[in-house]
Amino acid sequence: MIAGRRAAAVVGIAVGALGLLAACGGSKSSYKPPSGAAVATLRLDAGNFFFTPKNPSEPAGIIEIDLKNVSGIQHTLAISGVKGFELKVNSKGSTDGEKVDLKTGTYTFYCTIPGHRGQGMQGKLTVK
Ligand SMILES: [Cu+2]
Repeated sequence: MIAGRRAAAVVGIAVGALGLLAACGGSKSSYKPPSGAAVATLRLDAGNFFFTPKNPSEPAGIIEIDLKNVSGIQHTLAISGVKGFELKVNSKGSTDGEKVDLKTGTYTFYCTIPGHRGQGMQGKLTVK
């Protein structure tokens, strides 16, 4: 005779998956672009050692910034005050683009390759 078993004392229910702190490390960039549509596109050329246009103006909101390399060496574009934003164009003709949400104000953008900013790879973006 088999007595009815009691599934009593189911104590250790593994409810709390402790420490499930999904460590999102290892992502390539800390920058999270805005998800909305861009209100304008800013196209910039990166050369030795300049950006064209140097002093662009754009409306406030989400702006798509497209960078094109018109020289033979690597250039980047970062924006002061916009953490993690960086475009990178490695060789002549290569392009990179990303969206950024900017409020009214003036923003300095520059190339992060050592020495380039000092040689002129810096510009001012006016957002209004
Ligand atoms: Cu550069």
